[in-house]
Amino acid sequence: MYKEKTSLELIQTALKNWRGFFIQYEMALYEMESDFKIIDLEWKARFGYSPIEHLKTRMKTLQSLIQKIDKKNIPLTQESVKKHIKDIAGIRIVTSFIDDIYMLKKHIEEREDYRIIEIKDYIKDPKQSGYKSLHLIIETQIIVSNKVLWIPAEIQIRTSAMDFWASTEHKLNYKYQGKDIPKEAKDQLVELSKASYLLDLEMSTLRNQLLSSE
Ligand code: 0O2
Repeated sequence: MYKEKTSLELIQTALKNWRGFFIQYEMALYEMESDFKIIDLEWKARFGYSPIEHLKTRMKTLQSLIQKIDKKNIPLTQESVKKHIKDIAGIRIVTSFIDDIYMLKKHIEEREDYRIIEIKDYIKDPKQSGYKSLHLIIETQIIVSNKVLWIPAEIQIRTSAMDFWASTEHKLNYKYQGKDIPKEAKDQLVELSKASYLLDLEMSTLRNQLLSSE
């Protein structure tokens, strides 16, 4: 038996009554933001250097969530949305160097208040568009009324060069929304992604040379 596909309007109406559900994700975002700000302060104090250049949190927009529920064709229940959609809460951390990304990954893996569910390494295996970033699908703890809840979230970690490419590509695609961006432009974006990765690699080489000569 086939499940009737829920219409976008029905999804929208249902989600409007889910305030209590979304609040848990907002709480998780506050926790994560403060965790990473503490890491930044601690590493600066201990080592004089922090891998975190800057960070930004975001709640998935209702429109993007509705599209994802529709695309995945999942039941419209809080349980199923929590199980199948892991990026309602998201934090993006921007670093200066590629090594910093993996240093942060290792740190997150070692923490007891984070559980890593999935690792998507789009640096080793970039997306067809040229997109590079490390995505960690995690669960993080929040304590509400003496209860410990594990809330799913996505952590995106990337260098400034990767971040510049991704935000510019996003803007270009946004401009073309509804239409397909021309193939030549897509190819050019892939080439630009490779060029910016070279910049990342050369910066890393330079940093390693300087560190080894200290
Ligand atoms: P939003 O709501 O705008 O932030 P899955 O979660 O596994 O079912 P999904 O969502 O496609 O599948 O996961 P993916 O591709 O690992 O991560 C999606 C997010 O990565 C996007 O958020 C972007 O932030 C980023 N991303 C992925 N591919 C590209 C790309 O080609 N260009 C740019 N600029 N960013 C990309 P959303 O989905 O837009 O959600």
